[in-house]
Amino acid sequence: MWILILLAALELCWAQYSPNTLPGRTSIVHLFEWRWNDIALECERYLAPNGFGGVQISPPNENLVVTTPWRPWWERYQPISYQLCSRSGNESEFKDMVIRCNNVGVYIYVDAVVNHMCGAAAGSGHYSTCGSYFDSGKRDFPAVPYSGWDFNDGKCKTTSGEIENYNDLYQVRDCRLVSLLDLALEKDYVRSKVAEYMNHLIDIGVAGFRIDAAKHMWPGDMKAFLDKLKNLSTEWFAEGTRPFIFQEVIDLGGESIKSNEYFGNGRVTEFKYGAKLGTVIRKWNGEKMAYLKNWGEGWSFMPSDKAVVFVDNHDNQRGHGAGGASILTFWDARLYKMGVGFMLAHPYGFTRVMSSFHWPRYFENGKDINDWVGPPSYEDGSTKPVSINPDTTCGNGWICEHRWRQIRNMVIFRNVVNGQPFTNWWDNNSNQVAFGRGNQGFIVFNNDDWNLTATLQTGLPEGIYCDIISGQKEGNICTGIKIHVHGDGTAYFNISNDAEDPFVAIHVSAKL
Ligand code: QV4
Ligand code: CA
Repeated sequence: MWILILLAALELCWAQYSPNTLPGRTSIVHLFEWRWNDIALECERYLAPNGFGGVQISPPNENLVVTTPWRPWWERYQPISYQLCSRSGNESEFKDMVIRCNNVGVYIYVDAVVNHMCGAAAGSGHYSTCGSYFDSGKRDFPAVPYSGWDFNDGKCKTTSGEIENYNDLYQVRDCRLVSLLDLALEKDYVRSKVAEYMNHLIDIGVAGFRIDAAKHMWPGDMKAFLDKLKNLSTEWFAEGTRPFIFQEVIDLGGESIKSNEYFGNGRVTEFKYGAKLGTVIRKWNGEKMAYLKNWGEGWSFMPSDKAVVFVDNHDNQRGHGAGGASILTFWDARLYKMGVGFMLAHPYGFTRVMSSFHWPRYFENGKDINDWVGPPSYEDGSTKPVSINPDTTCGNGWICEHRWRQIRNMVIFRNVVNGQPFTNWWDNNSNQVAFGRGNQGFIVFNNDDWNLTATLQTGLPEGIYCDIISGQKEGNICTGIKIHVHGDGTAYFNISNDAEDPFVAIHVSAKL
């Protein structure tokens, strides 16, 4: 019995569910469309010193070059080969990034696009990021190589060859997602090519993978290529460490494919999380923050130890994928900071912070007609570097939410309270709520239209604490609001509904 429990615990610690981040580093950040050179610099100058555990990067492999519209971000989801060259950089820049980030304990998680290649109508030629030849009509990708035998054209049963009905799981897995040529992952040859690509990345030193479009692959086919993966490089990771796997499955309920079919392979993205949290913080559909008391499995989310959670992602921040209008993004900065603050304070799931670029959002009939616009770039289509302003924010069109004081400080909060239980919940039966994490941290939100004044049990040791939302502890001074926790653990909070950020967070590392 005890042996079994021990084995189960070891499995959880070491298998594909563990993010492999350094102890005490509990979040990763998605540096969407960043160049490898900029990520290397960011690991060294910002992410490591601020306790970020890793970076999800955009797909590093060769992709179709799309010019109508002009270099959309989504061209990177149309693979041409598994060579490492893209708008983010070439293979030597990629290796340099992995080595430099690993050396400061910030690990790299690759977005692996392996369900499909480019769109059926992409054409033929060398319009690809390394210049490799392809012919989508002939299903010819000589740089892998893949040919007609390696696609699901014969297996898909719809007349269009496209996924037409998401309630038919055969279509969803064997037909084309928005015309993307669907790989025959039942074939050992295809599985081997995918595994070869991923093993090349493991050899370079990456720590894991986001598996794109996992819903569109059979869990058993995925298991077959995942079983071919090597353990992580012993240059940085303990002997026998498995790559972290998290699978992009959008399950909001109501479709035939469920997240839990994928638990055997690794973690899964919990899309209900951002959709529901956005609804609550926007106070839509009669939702209020008081209902967050049983947030997590209590909201019919997947088990916490299987979930990767986020407030928004690169798709749903611009109306792609799932979640709809409730999703909070940097466009609604005040609510967004509350949402990210709540996520990072709450123990549920493994957390991913989004870091975006600006685009000229423009709604026509409720749809953003500029949802395709790619990263900040020069006339020739090359991606602009991330510049850093004197006040530590980013320039050149990069938003860098992960550098916003409130978000960065909450990433640190999560590290400080790691492993502590969810405690001392309080609410006013409306949109004022508070909770603690054992005796390490406490957070209070006021999302009502009136002031919050309350004396609350924080669970923290007596002392003067510095609020890490309005400011932070710098040396022995606090640049923000000070909170006095009394000997009995209680503290008085006063949060105006007009405050720039109507929430307060304190933790033991920001005690004066
Ligand atoms: C269009 C039509 C097709 C038509 C075709 C003809 O939609 O019906 O047959 O033209 O040429 C782009 C275009 C899309 C175009 C397609 C093929 O937007 O209009 O088809 O290319 O040329 C991203 C974008 C997609 C983009 C795709 C490939 O979001 O718009 O398609 O990249 O460039 C579901 C899935 C989920 C998915 C989510 C968006 O279950 O897995 O939709 N999310 C992931 C990624 C996402 C990516 C893909 C999957 C595909 O997070 O970024 O799609 O790799 O919910
Ligand atoms: Ca498929």
